[in-house]
Order: sequence, then structure tokens, then C-alpha cells
Amino acid sequence: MNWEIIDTHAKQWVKEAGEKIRLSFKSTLNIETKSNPNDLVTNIDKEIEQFFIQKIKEVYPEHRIMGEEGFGDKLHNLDGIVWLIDPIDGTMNFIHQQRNFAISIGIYENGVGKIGLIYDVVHDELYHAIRGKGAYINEKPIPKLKETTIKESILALNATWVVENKRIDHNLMIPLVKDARGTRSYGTAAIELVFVATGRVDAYFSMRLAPWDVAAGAVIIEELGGVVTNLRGEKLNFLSTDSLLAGKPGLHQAILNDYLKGGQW
Ligand code: 2AM
Ligand code: CA
Repeated sequence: MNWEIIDTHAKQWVKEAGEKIRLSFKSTLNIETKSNPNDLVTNIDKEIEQFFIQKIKEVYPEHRIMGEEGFGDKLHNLDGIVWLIDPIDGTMNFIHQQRNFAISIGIYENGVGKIGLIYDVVHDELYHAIRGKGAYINEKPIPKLKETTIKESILALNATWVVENKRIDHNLMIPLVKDARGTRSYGTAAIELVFVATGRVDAYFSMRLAPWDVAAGAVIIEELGGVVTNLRGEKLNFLSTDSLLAGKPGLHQAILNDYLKGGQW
């Protein structure tokens, strides 16, 4: 398989899609809700997903596609080559802020991440990695991640996990938040994962993410020596929603061992 050719195609399509999104800022969005009143989707999310599907099917008819908005294939396994696509990660930010969102595409072969692309459309910053060939911001290599301690770390997380919620005992989160140097919340898993990859934050966690939220970021972080698992320390399967802990080597293990052990995730 020539991953570099696939990567070149993917990058070209992501840039084209980004241009479509930038142009959409001038038009009025059609906003709908999905599973709950805060779960939003726009006509642009749908159009961008359909754009990718059309391009991929044209050039790679044998590849399969898992897309957040459901225009791809119905997948029960990750056999062969699968594109995991989130046309806009951070749709709430896209609607409210016109920033802090990204296109996220992971390309997997038999469940193993081969290419990760995250495009911060507003900043025109394309983060990408090919397994074994390094990770880049706009073609500039990103340095490998170094170990750090919780005391010197900035953690990315959503504040909803530190107040009473239906998924976890939030009391387990309090010492972690207290011991860290600081916390940040950006509202988009894809951007939070590239912030881990570039060392702008040291770890990111969430109780519930979908495969397309994480597929690209996991390839980029792992290529730089970072670690990506669920909150039980297990590998992700990229077929179902799961919790997530992504972080620098050492720090990831310390968070699991010293803070999260015994939690019901
Ligand atoms: P989205 O914008 O593509 O839906 C913070 O909200 C992050 O969690 C975003 O990356 C968002 O992706 C994702 N997210 C929001 N609601 C979710 C849900 N119910 N399941 C999985 N991921 C979700
Ligand atoms: Ca999305």
C-alpha cells in the first residue's frame, strides 16, 4: 500500500474542504439538533462529509468510510482500509465562535492507524502523521514528546466531568485537577489531541468520545511517543464510543495509576 499517495490525496481534499468551510462563514447556517438539544449538526457538517465520501469513492472504491453524520458505510469491523471522518469536530464552537473546530480524518488498515490528519481550518494549520514517518504541522516536523509530572502539567478536560454527572464519580477528578499546574477546555477533541501532540497541553481526557473524534489524533500522538487509551488503560477499538486518556509518556501512566485507579469508566 502506498500510504504517501493516499496521504497526498487526503491532504488535498482536506484543504479543499477547509476552503468550503471558510466560504460558508458568509452564508446562514441551517442548524439542527441530534440526540439532545446541545448535540448540534449543520448543513456544512453534512456537505463536507458528503464531499469526502465522493472523493474517496472516486479514487479508492474499495476503501470503507465511517463518518459521524452517517453518509458512509455501516461498519461492524475495521477490516481493510477504513477512513474515520469527522467533517467538523467542535460543531458547537463552529456555530457559536467560528473558530476552535477542525476537520479530523484517521485512515486505518485492519484496525491499525496509518494516517492522521487534523485541519485547524481558521488558522490554516494542517497537522498530519504517517505511521513511522513522523508528524508535522504544515510539513514542519513536530518534536517527540518528553516525559513530565502532574505538578508541571496542563490538563485539557471539560468542566462537566468535575461536577456531579451521570457518567463518573466526579470526586475522583478533584485531586487530579488540584494537583495539575492548570486546566484548559477547548470543546473539540481533535484540537485538544493536537495540543497534546505539540506539547501545548500535557494530557487530555474525556468520558465519552466517538471513534471519529479520536482516530486521527491517536495516530499523530502515538507517532510522537505519546500514549492513547481509554480511562481503564486499554487500547481503543475505534468501533464504539469510549472514554479517553491521551498524554505524554510517563504522565499518562501516572494519571492512570495515581488518580484514576478504581474508577467506573
Ligand atoms: P463533535 O463536535 O464532532 O460532536 C467536545 O464536545 C468534544 O466531544 C467534541 O470533539 C465533540 O465532537 C465530542 N462529542 C460531543 N458530544 C459527543 C457524544 N455524545 N459522543 C461522542 N463525542 C461527542
Ligand atoms: Ca462532528
